[in-house]
Amino acid sequence: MTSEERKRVSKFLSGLLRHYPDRFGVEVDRSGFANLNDVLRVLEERYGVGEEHLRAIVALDGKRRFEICDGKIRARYGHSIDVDVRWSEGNAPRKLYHATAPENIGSIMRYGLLPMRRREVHMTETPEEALEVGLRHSKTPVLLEIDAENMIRDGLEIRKKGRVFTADSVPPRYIRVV
Ligand code: HQG
Repeated sequence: MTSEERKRVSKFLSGLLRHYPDRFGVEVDRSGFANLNDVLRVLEERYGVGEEHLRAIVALDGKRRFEICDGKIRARYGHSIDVDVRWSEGNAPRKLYHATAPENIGSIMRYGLLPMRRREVHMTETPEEALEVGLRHSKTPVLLEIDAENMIRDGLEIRKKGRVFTADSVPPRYIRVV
């Protein structure tokens, strides 16, 4: 399997587990987990991808998007469907980053970072990773530095999911344009 093919399947899998499991008759539980066999049935049919390939896709994913556990699989982050996102794999560093399109800045500095169509706001540990995400929204993304240290001190929760950090929202006072 080439890296291009892996990427195609990974994108589909993200959509399936984050946004439209119903469309493919896949059931997702409260924690976001689906039966591995249900997902394999869909992947076999669409892409001829079997369990070994799926495990390779999950293992080689640089952002650690998926988690396989006890015959089940879930997306770690990015959901729009109603799952319980309140779990974490570790602590946040003092600063986090997010990048967005210039036209969003006014609204973000007024209302804060909001999850918009997803369950959570997504942030990264490095400016570089954030800018890569920002490039999906604009050719000239604006980098925001998030004061994670003070968010946590003030009782706001930040969760670690793979290489991504998430929050319910980020009020403007913790956001700085850099
Ligand atoms: C913006 C990818 C106006 C926000 C990435 C962003 C990430 C506001 C957009 C993950 C706003 C939402 C998520 C406000 C937020 N006013 N605009 N108040 N608050 N926004 O795609 O973080 O590759 O839902 O800045 O790497 O870009 O798929 O969020 O531009 O980790 O695994 O609203 O998806 O991961 O866009 O991306 P998104 P995101 P994968």
